[in-house]
Amino acid sequence: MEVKTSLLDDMIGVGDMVLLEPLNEDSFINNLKKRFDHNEVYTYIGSVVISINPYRPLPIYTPEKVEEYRNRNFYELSPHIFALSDEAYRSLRDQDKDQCILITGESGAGKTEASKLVMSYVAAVCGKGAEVNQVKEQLLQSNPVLEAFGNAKTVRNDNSSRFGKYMDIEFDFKGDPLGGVISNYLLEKSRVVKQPRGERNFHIFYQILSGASEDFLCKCDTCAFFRYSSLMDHSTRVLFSGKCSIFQIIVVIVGFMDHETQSVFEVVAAVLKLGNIEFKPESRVNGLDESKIKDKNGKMRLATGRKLVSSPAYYARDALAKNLYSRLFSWLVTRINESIKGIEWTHIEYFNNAIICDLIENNQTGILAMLDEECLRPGTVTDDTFLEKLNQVCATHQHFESRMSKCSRFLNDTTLPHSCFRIQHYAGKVMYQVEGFVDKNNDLLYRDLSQAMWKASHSLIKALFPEGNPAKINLKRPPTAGSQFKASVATLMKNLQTKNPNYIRCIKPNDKKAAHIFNDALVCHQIRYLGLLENVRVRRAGYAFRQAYEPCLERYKMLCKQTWPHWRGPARTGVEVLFNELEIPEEEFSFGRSKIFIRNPRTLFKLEDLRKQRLEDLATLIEKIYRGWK
Ligand code: AOV
Repeated sequence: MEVKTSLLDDMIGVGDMVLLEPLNEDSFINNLKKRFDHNEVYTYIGSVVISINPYRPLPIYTPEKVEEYRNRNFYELSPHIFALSDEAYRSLRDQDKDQCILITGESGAGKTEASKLVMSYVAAVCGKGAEVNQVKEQLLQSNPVLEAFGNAKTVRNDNSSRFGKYMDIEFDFKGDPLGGVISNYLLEKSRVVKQPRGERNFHIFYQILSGASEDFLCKCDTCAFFRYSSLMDHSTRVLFSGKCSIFQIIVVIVGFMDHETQSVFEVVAAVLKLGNIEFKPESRVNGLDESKIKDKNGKMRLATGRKLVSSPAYYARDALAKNLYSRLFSWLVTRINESIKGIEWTHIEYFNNAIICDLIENNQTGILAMLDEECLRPGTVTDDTFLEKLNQVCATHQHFESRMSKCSRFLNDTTLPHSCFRIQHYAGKVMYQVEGFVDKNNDLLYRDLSQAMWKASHSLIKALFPEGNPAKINLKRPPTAGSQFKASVATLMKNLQTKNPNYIRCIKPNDKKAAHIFNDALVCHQIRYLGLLENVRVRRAGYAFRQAYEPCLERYKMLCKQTWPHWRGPARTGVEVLFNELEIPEEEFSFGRSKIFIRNPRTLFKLEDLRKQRLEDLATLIEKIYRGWK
């Protein structure tokens, strides 16, 4: 059978890659590009949505669009993130199936925006009423608060999320949202004290400096220059000048009292001021008595476990600033959760064992376990000793690359510096520079500092350091950054396994954060590591097309007299009758429990061609009737 493509497909490309002929990398990219050039930023691979960042506002998220996609079958309209949102929401509401939406892609590809679009769609189509509206508003408005404290400008994304975020929304049987819980995964707290060249600290620092009242600024004794946020510039104002300020959002939506909001900003101001501390004997920070944490040589007194050691004051100052800020962030998430929760939350178990996860997570030989072991080992532990250890244990692992070990396959690979190791991830190779690994993993806040914080006169600061209470002294070592991360990812994976997955694959069209530019090479790299071509091939090789009986019958019922215009009876029988009349060979399809599976895309093309023909015939008929009337 010859496969025909319509004129429209020639112009704007096919909406579902499953229907793309021929299928290869070039045709795949070309199809995406055609669509991108025609403002079609969404394309399907079956039920997977590919989303290309347009880097400009498109008029495709209006309330009219929401109405257009509402209660429609997935393949009925042109590809859109709303179609996926609608499908997920309806299976949740009507079939009582928990859903998760997995959004992947590199930094700046549009994941955060996609998650906001899904949420706003669901908010628009789910129940109404004062109570529901309040829940919806709180869920939506938690985003700007989290973004203010957890996002920053990076070279790859002006509004990059520097923490992992997972939001769980619970709906009742009617499909009305009852509330939600946000889990946050390790904030990149090193950014508080140091930002890579061309990048900035978390938005909130600039927002406070540019947007807080004169009164507040005077009270906090803020000055023009802060070491921790020295890149203050005017573009920060853009982020801050929304409809209402972050201050109002926190008070109105998250439900903080005025004095609590004030406290939050005071802590942020305290972090900024910490960065300016030069350790002159008389300096004090917000109720923190510096003499308590400093020895006579100007070095911090540090208690690690049972030992009392000294370390440069600046190191301890930065550790304190990072801890203060990240604890404030976690506290905010907890408070937001309190405000959006109406119900008790339960988590369910699961696990994941891919080879690459093993290299990183294995309890004995995994990279994180070895890092932990190094951090706990007495004696001189450095980043180099950690790398040596890695080289001994991982040298033969097929995904691990390093030049240090004698048996290394990479001894002559000059692209791999001696101080680095490389991991072949699913998404491609990533080089890790070991400098700072031990420090960051240790994540130690010395006990004296916790105690000084607990003694502070500022009640929020005191509450953020409960372990500083001498009555609750705990000699147990706090969990390392690596083990905290491992544990939180494990919990997330357990949770996701219990839900029906929906996938959005985000693609970044260029590195300039610019509209209208489609860089073929960059897109090609992403479709390779996202495995998109394989995705299409798998669908074609097995059953190219799978669809629930009802939408399938709905789409093709016009091709059969017995099913058109109405089929009375089970949808599955209707599809059987339809396929029978169209004489589709039996080996070409299979009837599943709730879905029809079609093996060869050509069968699908045939159905689509027949449908198109039938629609054209109908259009001609209507025109004739119309002319006859005239
Ligand atoms: P990310 O979530 O994938 O990066 P974002 O969702 O923050 O990326 O997108 C980056 C920027 O691209 C946004 O700030 C918008 O300016 C623009 N953008 C993304 N999606 C759209 C869209 N659908 N329409 C218009 N503009 C868009 V990171 O959080 O760095 O991994 O950590």
